[in-house]
Amino acid sequence: AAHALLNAFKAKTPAFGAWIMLPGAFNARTVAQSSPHLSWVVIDCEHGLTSLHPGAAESVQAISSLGPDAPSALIRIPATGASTGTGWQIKYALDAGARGVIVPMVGTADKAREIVADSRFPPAGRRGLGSPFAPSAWGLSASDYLRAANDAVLVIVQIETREAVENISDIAKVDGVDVLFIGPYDLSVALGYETPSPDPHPDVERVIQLVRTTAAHAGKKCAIFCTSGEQANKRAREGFDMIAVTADAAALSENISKHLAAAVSQ
Ligand code: 3PY
Repeated sequence: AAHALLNAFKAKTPAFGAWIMLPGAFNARTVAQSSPHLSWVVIDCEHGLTSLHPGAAESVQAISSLGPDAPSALIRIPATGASTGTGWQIKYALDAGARGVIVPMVGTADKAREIVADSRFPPAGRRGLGSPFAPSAWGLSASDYLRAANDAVLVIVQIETREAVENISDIAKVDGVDVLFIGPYDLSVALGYETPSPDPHPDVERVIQLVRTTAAHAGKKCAIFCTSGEQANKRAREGFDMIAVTADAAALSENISKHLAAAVSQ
């Protein structure tokens, strides 16, 4: 069960993606259709406006129905990896048919191990079986989905707290974690700096590069959030494997603003 993000990882080519903050399946589908260069999109249920249930499921189905070349639909769950009892959110996200789950603010290897367990069917983990919607979104029979999911579902943990930086080598070593995803905004605030404008403070940048090299050493992929194509291009050259290029709300507003500026120009 291949999907675009997994294919990019296997091919070792940078996987560019877009962030979905605005609600609605039509919005998600429109973002997913915007460029053949998109390997993934994430429906953000942490800071975005899509409900985990049933909103994110509807968006995942709308993206998946674009066919096998569609960008991989990921879901960022609302609860942070620091809180307990988040397993049901991972279950909803994966039952919706998400190709992977992004968990915010994961600070310890123990938390990362819990997230892996919640994301994998037995014997690798403790994910429950039952959703007909996950196989349907993947275009698989229930039994083929069960066989494929443990290898194809991506477990993505966000590195964006002081605790995560302190524990970075242990988190990177956790079996079953596929991607360490740096959140430069939260990380900057957590380390006592201003948010990136657009680049992070040099002290934060050093930590970012440390996370990237630690991930690479442990054989894990490393991802980062960017706010422009230029910044994303630079991150790809640095060796990041997965890069968020832009977000729907920002892109919409930037585009309207650009056209209005042209309309009123003398
Ligand atoms: C951050 O930069 O904090 C993120 O989580 C990306 O939205």
